[in-house]
This record gives sequence, C-alpha cells and structure tokens, in this order.
Amino acid sequence: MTTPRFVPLTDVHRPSAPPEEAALAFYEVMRRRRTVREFSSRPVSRTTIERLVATAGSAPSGANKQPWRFVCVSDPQTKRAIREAAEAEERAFYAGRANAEWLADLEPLGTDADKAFLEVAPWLIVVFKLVRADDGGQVYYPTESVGLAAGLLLAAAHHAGLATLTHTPSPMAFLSEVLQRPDNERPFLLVPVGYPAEGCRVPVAALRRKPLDEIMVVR
Ligand code: IYR
Repeated sequence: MTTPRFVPLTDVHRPSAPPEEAALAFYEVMRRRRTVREFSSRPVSRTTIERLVATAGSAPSGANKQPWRFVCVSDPQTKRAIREAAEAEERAFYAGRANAEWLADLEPLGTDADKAFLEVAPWLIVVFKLVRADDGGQVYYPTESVGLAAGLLLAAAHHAGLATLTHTPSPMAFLSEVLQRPDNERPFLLVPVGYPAEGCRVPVAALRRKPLDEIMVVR
C-alpha cells in the first residue's frame, strides 16, 4: 500500500466579489450560451483551442484517470470526411431510424440531415471517452467524467466568446475510423467551435430554460 501524500491547498481562486455576486455574474455570462448551427469560417487560433482543451482536461474524474481525449480537427479534408459520414447517418436517422415522437420533438429546433457546420466551423473538437486507460488499466465512471469535461469545454468556449454545438451523430463509430482512434477510445461528442455566422439564427424553442423551482429542490 502507498501512503497518500498531501500538500497544503494554496493555489486558490479568489474572486474579487463575494460568492453571491460572483455566482450571479457567472450566471449572467453562461445564460447567454446558445447552441449554434450556423458557423462563420472565421479562424480561431490553435492556441485558443489548446486553452479550451486544457480547461476541459481540468475536470474531476473517477480516481483521477482523466478518461478522455480531445481530437481537434481543422484540416479541411478531415472535416469533409466527417461531414460526409455524419450526413449519411443523419439521412438514415431522419428517414426512419428516429421514431415519430423523436422527430416531433426535434421539429421546433429545425434540425435536418444537412451538417454544413461540420465543414464551415474552423475547428471540430471530437471528444472521446476512454474505456480503458492508455496503459490498459481500469477507468472509473468514464461517462460521468467525460461529461463533466465536455461541460467545462462548452463553458470555456463560451467564456472566450466562441460558439459551440453539441453534436451527436448516431451512431458515431465512423469517427473512430476517420480519426484512426485506438480501441480504448469511444466517440462521445462532436463539438464544432467557432464564431456564429453573420446573421446566425437560433430556434426560439431552445431558449426556454426551466425555471429554478422546476430544477431545484431544497431540503
Ligand atoms: N443527431 C441528429 C438529431 C438530433 C437529435 C437530438 I436528441 C438533438 O437534440 C438534435 C438533433 C442531428 O444532429 O440532426
């Protein structure tokens, strides 16, 4: 057995405002996050993407195994390959794989099988979940862990003034092939990152957020 080592907690984030105010200020930032499906081709630097991924990689994870990989794609040919494969799956989805209730639920969002954003957005961050560590060891709560990391990724992008889309083409196996990922990585989420297109429109239906009394219970 190894004895755990500890160090004093020193590098502490201290907001300039007290918690009530800081929480409100952050909420005012985050409540403006909107999923965007019309992206501008305006470039975003690789350094920016590296910083977003570093934030995502700071998420907590089961036994600190950090069971994630962020494959960042800016190469046009690779983006095109992803778009083509994704659209093939989406055509099958909209043409019958989805049941009637699912299609009805999507109607207000105005989605369809056209995924131009997969070529237009300057970056696609493809988030993979590790089902085994790179050394073959176990991982714990990988789905929860990578979900937390993905949330931080979206928050980091929004905080940097960039738009994202949480895209889950289904099934996603083609991402492993196109991106030549090893067997211990499973596609989890595809996140286009960039600026919204000039004149970008967003669906009214997606604006509604459940009020606090619907999502919060205090005991
Ligand atoms: N994957 C499809 C359909 C879709 C499914 C859900 I659940 C959404 O919230 C949005 C879309 C697509 O990307 O069009």
